[in-house]
Amino acid sequence: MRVHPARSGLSPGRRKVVAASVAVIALVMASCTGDDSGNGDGDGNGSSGASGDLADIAEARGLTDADLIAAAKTYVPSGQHDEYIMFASGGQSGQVHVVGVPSMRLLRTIGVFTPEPWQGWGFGAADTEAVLEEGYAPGTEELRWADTHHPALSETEGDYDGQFLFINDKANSRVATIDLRDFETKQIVRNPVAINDHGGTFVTPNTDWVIEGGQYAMPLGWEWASLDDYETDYRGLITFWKFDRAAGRLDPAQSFAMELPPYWQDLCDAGKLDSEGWVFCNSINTEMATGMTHGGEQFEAATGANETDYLHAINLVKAAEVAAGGGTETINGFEVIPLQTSIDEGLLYFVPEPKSPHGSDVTPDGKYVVVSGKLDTHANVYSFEKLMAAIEAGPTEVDPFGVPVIAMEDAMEAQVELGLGPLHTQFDDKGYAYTSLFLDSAVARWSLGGDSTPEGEEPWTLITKTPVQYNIGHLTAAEGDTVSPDGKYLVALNKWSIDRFFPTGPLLPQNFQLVDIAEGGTTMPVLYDSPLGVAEPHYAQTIKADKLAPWTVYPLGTDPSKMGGWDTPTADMVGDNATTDAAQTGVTRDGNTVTVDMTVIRSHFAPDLIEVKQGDHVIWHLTSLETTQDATHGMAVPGYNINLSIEAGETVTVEFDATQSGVFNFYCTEFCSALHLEMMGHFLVEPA
Ligand code: K7E
Ligand code: CUA
Repeated sequence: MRVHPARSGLSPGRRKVVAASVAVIALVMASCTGDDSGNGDGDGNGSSGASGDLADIAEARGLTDADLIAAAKTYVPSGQHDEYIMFASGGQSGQVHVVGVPSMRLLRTIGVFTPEPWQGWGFGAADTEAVLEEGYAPGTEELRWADTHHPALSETEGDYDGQFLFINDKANSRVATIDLRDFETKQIVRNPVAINDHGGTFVTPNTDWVIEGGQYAMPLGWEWASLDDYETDYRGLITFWKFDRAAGRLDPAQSFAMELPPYWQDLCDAGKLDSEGWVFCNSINTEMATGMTHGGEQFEAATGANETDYLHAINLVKAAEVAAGGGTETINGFEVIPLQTSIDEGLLYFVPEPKSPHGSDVTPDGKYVVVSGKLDTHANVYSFEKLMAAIEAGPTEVDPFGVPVIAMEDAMEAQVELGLGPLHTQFDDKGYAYTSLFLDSAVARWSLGGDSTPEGEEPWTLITKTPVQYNIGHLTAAEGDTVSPDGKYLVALNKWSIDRFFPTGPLLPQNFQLVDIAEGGTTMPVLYDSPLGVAEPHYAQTIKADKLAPWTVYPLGTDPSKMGGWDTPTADMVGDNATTDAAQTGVTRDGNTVTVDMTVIRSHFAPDLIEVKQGDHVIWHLTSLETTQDATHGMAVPGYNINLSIEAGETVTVEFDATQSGVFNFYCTEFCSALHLEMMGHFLVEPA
């Protein structure tokens, strides 16, 4: 593990460097703001006015030349927005984090699989409860956490389109759909065949399919089988969820899975351009180890025994045809292509890949697949063209399950020696690839070959490495897994932070490190450390901010669960029980059911008194009449575990039984106006 060199005090020599960089910053600031008046004297002597102050500050704080430049590159002045938005997995928090780049400011944490009180996600609001309940699994009374790994932005022609975001739950094999108009989760689907997943989510270039790759082998359909029957009864799986963009939802009825050998399928990526229509997943444990208590070695040793595992190449276009043509078996109501069918129809091919790989990443031109073995030191580059030619020529070998195996040398284009523990790869606009090195704690920059070699570089060559702290997992470059990466910024998502921050007890924050990749060659400095005190952010994707078009208020009366696809007319999104007219407000009783039609606007609830009898069933509709950006109200009912967020224009319903008698002062939880504290009402439950 590399330790950052200790910073030395400011020497007279370095003082000159600081003065020079002050001039650099003055220039940077003038060019950023377009303000060229009175921004220091610009002569580089740093001896007068604001420039002198900056030099003094730098000296007093012990900031180096590089520090000042890094600060100027990452500082986003008050009131200005970030150029990029990063969507990061929230790990076992079950959420998604939205972070501005380059400032690295956390903008929002989206409640996905896990309740989130600020957004009223999972505390009574009917639309949020319905989404969370969709994802409940058998044997789990309430499944309200997840192990999120890989967020995937929706794409059009291989480029992020800014409409939707998907993310998987490794722990319970689920996939969520988030709408980027309101940054809210619209859907959670649970895989009824697999019990866990990992290699998802990834989308095909037009988001026709959302890929949910597998992980640990299991009997399909949540069945029981003895580990003695591992090779016959345990299976791997990959699932393709059909995305219905017009509906804005995954469609389980049009989705299907493929049975795979009981290897541990890991990360996948969709082919693009030349390789569009194919999907590539790496695997580990082709040894089919079942653990030391089962007469073997520990998994960590047993799964590394083979020199190679199998890259899975899947012909998705053909598989979808086979599935649509009835070539499936139904398991728990879900269509699954049997392994033998995949073999017979030519849907699945294996290529050996060095030792227990982790990443599988398709280059921007779609011509190559980069696979890195964590126990191997290379980025292994497979050529799609060679792979197709080898398939055409007819593989001569099969794996123990009869899956055709292409010889590694027939598909391999290059092996680039990078260092220890290579995992994941991203790309930039110049023809460089960036691979995380877990054991080296570094980001490696290397050159692509083919038509993509960067100017002045040799193809398939390691160019430089930048140390990061510590033990990097994934990395995300700006649009770095699309057909047109932007370069500029890369964020290292580090697993350990050790001494980088104030120790918050034995449990330490994660560390996002911003890396400057704007210049090519050997220049690749770390600009900023950004701690994140919320679970392990496995993967993130970074999109140009101007590709996003979020709503700033909801069209009046919108029920977020009725938003559908992006072409849905706003009239169709109005909640069935939205109270958009003050004249409709009131409390009505029908037998034991009490319905409340309430409007919410600064600074009152109307009506503000609700009287019911203990045991009544309460259906409470709240509609915000606000049309002003950020005029959010909350609504908390103590004693009833109810907490809502009612954003401008939104309608929310909460339904419950008034089991507890008493006087409950419900109130607004957002400081919405000068008279916010007065924004309250009484919920009186008369004892039965
Ligand atoms: Cu942590 Cu992609 Cu789940 Cu690698 S994953 S590090
Ligand atoms: Cu509404 Cu405070």
